[in-house]
Amino acid sequence: MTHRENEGRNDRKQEQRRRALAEDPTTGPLTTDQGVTVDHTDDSLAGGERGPTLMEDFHFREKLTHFDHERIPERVVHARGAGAYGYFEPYESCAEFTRAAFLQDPSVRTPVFVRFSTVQGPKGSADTVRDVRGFATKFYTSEGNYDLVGNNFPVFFIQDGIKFPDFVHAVKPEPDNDIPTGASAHDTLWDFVSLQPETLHAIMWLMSDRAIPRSYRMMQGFGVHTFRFVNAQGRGTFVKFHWKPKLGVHSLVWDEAQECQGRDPDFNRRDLWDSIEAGDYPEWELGVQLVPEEDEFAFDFDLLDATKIIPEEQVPVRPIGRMVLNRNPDNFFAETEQVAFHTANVVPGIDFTNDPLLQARNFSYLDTQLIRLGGPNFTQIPVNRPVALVRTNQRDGYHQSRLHTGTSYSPNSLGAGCPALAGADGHAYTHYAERVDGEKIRRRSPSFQDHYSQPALFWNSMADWEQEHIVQAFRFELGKVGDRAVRERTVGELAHVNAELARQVARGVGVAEPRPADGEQSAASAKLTSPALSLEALPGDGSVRTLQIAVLVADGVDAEQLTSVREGLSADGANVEVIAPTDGTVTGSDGRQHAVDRALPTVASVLYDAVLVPGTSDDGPPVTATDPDALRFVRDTYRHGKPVGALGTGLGVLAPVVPGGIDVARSGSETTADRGVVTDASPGAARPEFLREFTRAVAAHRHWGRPQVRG
Ligand code: HDE
Repeated sequence: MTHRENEGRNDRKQEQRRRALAEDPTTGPLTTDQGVTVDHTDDSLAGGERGPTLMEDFHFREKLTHFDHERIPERVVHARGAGAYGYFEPYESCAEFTRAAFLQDPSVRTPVFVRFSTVQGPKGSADTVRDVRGFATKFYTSEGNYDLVGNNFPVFFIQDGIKFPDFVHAVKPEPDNDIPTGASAHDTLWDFVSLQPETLHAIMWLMSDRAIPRSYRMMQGFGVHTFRFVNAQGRGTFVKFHWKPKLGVHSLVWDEAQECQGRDPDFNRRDLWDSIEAGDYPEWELGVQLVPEEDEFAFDFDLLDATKIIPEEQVPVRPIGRMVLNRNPDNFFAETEQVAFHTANVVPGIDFTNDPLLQARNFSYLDTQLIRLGGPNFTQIPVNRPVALVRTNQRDGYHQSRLHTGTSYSPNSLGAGCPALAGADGHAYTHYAERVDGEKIRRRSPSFQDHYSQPALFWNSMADWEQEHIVQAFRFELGKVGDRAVRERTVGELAHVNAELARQVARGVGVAEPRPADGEQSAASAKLTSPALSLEALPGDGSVRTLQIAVLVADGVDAEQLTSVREGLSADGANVEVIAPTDGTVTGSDGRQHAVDRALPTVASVLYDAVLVPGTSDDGPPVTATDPDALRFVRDTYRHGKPVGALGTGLGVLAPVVPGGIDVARSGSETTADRGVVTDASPGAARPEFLREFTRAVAAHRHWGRPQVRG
């Protein structure tokens, strides 16, 4: 969203507020909580000009008391988040597998609320930390609320929920000084990892670029556990849920992610909000991997083990519907903060499996809402309220707002037997009739013991540049670990995943390279691959819609070039921002004033997806070529693998930053595109070839394998 659009949005918001006020029957003077009108709220009632505040000032006491109680406990994990409303619609009936009402009819739209989050950091931490992202969806279905409380990784760090407090204590800041905020690069996490090899698969994802998403709109979501669909005949089918973003899966690079934390700590939240405000509604496809009950043991891992994926090449993801987010909340606290997800919120046709992580979650989420939202009536808060009718015998409790009448027990005759129990018409929730028998034991199933094959599968499936980023991430994280034994033990564990990975990490963090005798990857796991895991397999729809393009200009800019790139790129749906050394306007080569969206000192390249530098109309270099901020902007964009475009004399800006070895057109006769550097030296309006090549480069997001930046 550009500066101007932003201003437009503010006007729209003000208009909305005006309308809301006009329609609000409570419009009128300020009152107390009791509705008593107040005419003065700036001074407390005092005994004389400079006298003490009087206890009888009930307005003062009420105002302060309410303020003192404004905070509720933040979520123990996933404290920082952003939410939005939207809808889900299935592509076709899924009746063959599930009787869930919201998955039957393509003409039925089910309202949803989605909350995205980081996990480790507190509510006020930065967005772009290296972390898992939560992706929790509440479907307000006609049969009650269904919550799909997932993450953007398909696997979790532990297999049994009883380890969750241990894991979270390890990843949270160190207990003595509460450092670091929002980061996993510290001793206690890696101590835990090095001693608990079941963490390794999720750790590989955490060290990959998946842990620093470019946007919530550009991340996958996963239900993680194997759930169970149940159809009207009572037949069960194992199911894994996948959300795939229409825009593809795209990530930041680490250097960028870190700079974003300072430049815009709300980078991901703002992106979600702005795109919805601008009408660019984010969209995901819901897909399922279905496994018939009889194939439960057909895999070389256990379907109940949440540290394992089912490779998509083995069981394809079948698209079953789409979700669109099209409305921002009105009040962050009331909606995004108070929304209460619970894995046990299921509807008929969706059931659990015996995954021990899932079973623990089914206990934990209700428990946490009781303390967080202050009692058992949080389901009456608007964002949590089902659209389905609620008739229970639950009564009273803190924050009860329903006026129950009649009896509150079952069976009853005095209340005409209401609420009646559902008959056998197939509408009631019935638990899947799974046979259960066994001795009480406290022991992990032997089928959960292989902790190395799937981390190896993940590593093997990465492109070269993804592997490079994983090594760098391990070097950064372990490099922050003070305890040498922890570094060594972790590298020793990595040797079971991949010897080369372990060697490179060992070299980076200054510990001995593991010897084959210390344990190595098995020959079988060395061969495993799943191409679907690489980001290269998830490019999206190839459009530049909503991508942020910075056009760097100064006085004297070639007006035709500026106008043609702005119009050409905007027509494709990109958000183009004109950036100049100072805000206001620049004087173009046509002598006219051209609007500037932002001043260079207020922005940075990390906030954009690409940069384009038009030239001036004379032969000299554009003014930007002598501006150190502009040069830095272009250099950082290049260094982070993002598209760089230059037109006419704008090419002068590339010389000091783009190393030799990249093809940059020097004559006016051609458009050149090489690893995302797109140039055309001709003056005047940008040619269609240039716009086509530049748009293609922007749609690809990143361009790896560029020569290193000089200087
Ligand atoms: Fe959560 N998790 N979790 N988790 N989780 C919470 O619930 C918990 C797990 C996830 O936007 C808490 O309301 C246990 C896996 C998301 O409001 C808490 C275990 C996955 C959110 C909790 C897990 C998740 C939470 C904290 C291991 C991905 C944010 C506040 C047994 C499939 C939801 C709250 C939102 C939040 C417990 C593991 C996803 C304490 C005990 C696996 C997206 O109840």
